[in-house]
Order: sequence, then C-alpha cells, then structure tokens
Amino acid sequence: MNLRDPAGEDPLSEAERRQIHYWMRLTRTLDDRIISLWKQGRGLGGTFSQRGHEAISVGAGFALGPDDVVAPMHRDLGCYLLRGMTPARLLASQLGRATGVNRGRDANLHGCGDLDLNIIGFVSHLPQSMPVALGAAMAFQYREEPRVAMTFVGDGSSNTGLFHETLNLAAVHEAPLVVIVENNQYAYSTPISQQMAIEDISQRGTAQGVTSEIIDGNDVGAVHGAATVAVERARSGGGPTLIEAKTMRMLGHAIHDGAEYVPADLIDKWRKLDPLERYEQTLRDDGVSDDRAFGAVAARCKAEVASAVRFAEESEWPDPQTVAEGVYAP
Ligand SMILES: Cc1ncc(C[n+]2csc(CCOP(=O)(O)OP(=O)(O)O)c2C)c(N)n1
Ligand SMILES: [Mg+2]
Repeated sequence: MNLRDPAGEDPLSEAERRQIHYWMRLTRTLDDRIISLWKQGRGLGGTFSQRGHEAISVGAGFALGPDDVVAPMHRDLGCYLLRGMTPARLLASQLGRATGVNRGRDANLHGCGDLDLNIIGFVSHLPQSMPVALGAAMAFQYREEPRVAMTFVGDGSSNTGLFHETLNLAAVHEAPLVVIVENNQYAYSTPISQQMAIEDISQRGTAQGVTSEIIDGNDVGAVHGAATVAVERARSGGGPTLIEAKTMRMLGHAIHDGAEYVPADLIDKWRKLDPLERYEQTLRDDGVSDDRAFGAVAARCKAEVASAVRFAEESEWPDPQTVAEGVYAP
C-alpha cells in the first residue's frame, strides 16, 4: 500500500522497489552479522538490534533527495546504508577501528555521521538529534534552499520535554522537518502502557500543530509513501510532519538484553508481520521479483558483509596519540 494513492499502483518503478528490497536485505544481513560477532566476542560496544525496523529506516530514508539531511538514531542502520555509509566503515566503527566512521571513538552507531553524505551523527542523548535536525531545517528555510531535514525518535524518547519543544518550534516556524517516530512498544524494558496514558504518539504532534499521522511501520510501501508526502510538503513550504510508525522491537534493547520481559505472544504476533518477508511477498505478488532473484540478493549482501568484516578486522586500532582529535573541546 502507499499513502499517496492507496487504491492505485505503487508510484515507485520496479527498479526502485528492487533497490528498496536490497537495502532492507543488506540491513538485515549486516545487523545479523554484527550480532553474531558480538556473541563470538569479536564485537565491541553497543549492538542495537535492527530487526523489525528495516521498513522504517529504509522506507523513510528512500524518500529523501540527495541534498536533504538526515539525523538517524540507533535503529536506523538501513538509512545510514542507503545514504552511502558503507558496511565496511560501519563495521570498522562497530569494532572500534581507526577506519571506522568515528575513527574508533565509540564502537556503535553513536556519533556515526558524515556531512559529505548529509548524515548528521547520532546524538546519544535522546532525543537530542531532534533539535539538531530542526536547526538544519531552519537554516535551509533561512537560506531559502529547497532542502528538508528528517530525523527519527523512539516512543520512550517522545516522553521528554525536548520532543514537545522541538515540535512546537518546528510548527511555529513551519520548518521543513520530518519526524519519524519509531513506536516499537518498548523503551528498554518499559512497555508503552507504563510510559504514557495515550494510545497514539501522533496525538503529541497534533497537539503542537504539526501535521501528524499513523502508519504501519512494517509496511515499507506505507512508510515510503507517507515519508514522500511529508518530504514534498516540507520542501514546498507546507511545514513539518510527524509520522508515527507502529512496529515492534523484535530483540532486546541491545544484544546483551534477552528481552525476557516481553510476552512471547506479542513477539509471535509481530513475527508474522516481518517487514522483509512481507515486502518479498508483495514483490512476488506484483511480479516484480521472485525467489531466485531474492536468493541472488541475499548472496550478494552476504558477500558484501563478509568483505566488510575482513576490512574491519584487518584495520588498525586508533593511535592513542590522536585521542583528542575531532572532539569539540579537547
Ligand atoms: C537522555 C537519555 N537518557 C537515557 C538514555 C539511555 N537510553 C538509551 S536508548 C534508551 C531507550 C530509548 O527508548 P525509545 O526512545 O523507545 O527507543 P528504542 O530504543 O526503543 O528504539 C534509553 C533510555 C539516553 N540515551 N539518553
Ligand atoms: Mg522504543
């Protein structure tokens, strides 16, 4: 389904739909590999599971133009990848090597940014990426550049004052900002019912005067359709949008967390809605791709990730003498 024309055909070309599938598969493959490296004692730092989030990170990121900026968070591996951050650089970061995105400063997605790719590094303090993205959006507006800023935020992070303050300011200034709320039902071990007395986080956007909607976060077509409308609205002066993408965090918060506190039937229910399997079924049904092609994509992703692991493991460790480089206040 797509939100631009729910009854009509997918507005994407077949080639674009196959690209989206490739990015989702690459995200899944890289995530699985990072998890297995960590379990083998070959990984470092935080390993935040991406499983279940692939439709959101890829679908939303795919709606951006090359000059737009994005400030992703810790479950948006797909967005980093499709914006041009390679598995090799990401894995080198994950393993703390000098060739990693942040040159071995932090062995996870924190701080992974590259302004040449229009990716603002993820600010660990949640949801600090929101005001940073708003700042970028307001700068575009001030300079009269037709560019958009997109950022991502979790359900837990939406309980902070800064979430509301950012939306309020964005609405007042009609800033070209797109906020994707990844409602994955948990913040660490706290279920959504213990976080807030409302059902839908989109209400918080509406309350601040931001155009807001709810979508199925496991349907990449829906995510991409809604994000495309929001990006077009922002670019044409129509102001900010909040998209609440409902999904489920399928593993623990990070991989040290077995998520025993999540009811098994809840996971079972969402497993049947796996975003990658669903998209493959859609592409099969629409005659866009088939199992043979899916097998080839999976093999290609596996090979790309294997070569990235070799690159990362053969890379040098950061030189301790450089520890003060690249920090704002040494
Ligand atoms: C200001 C701040 N407080 C606490 C943390 C620690 N922390 C990291 S992730 C996380 C949970 C965030 O939950 P949510 O926003 O729902 O995102 P999810 O991890 O579920 O994708 C917390 C509390 C943090 N990063 N920043
Ligand atoms: Mg959450």
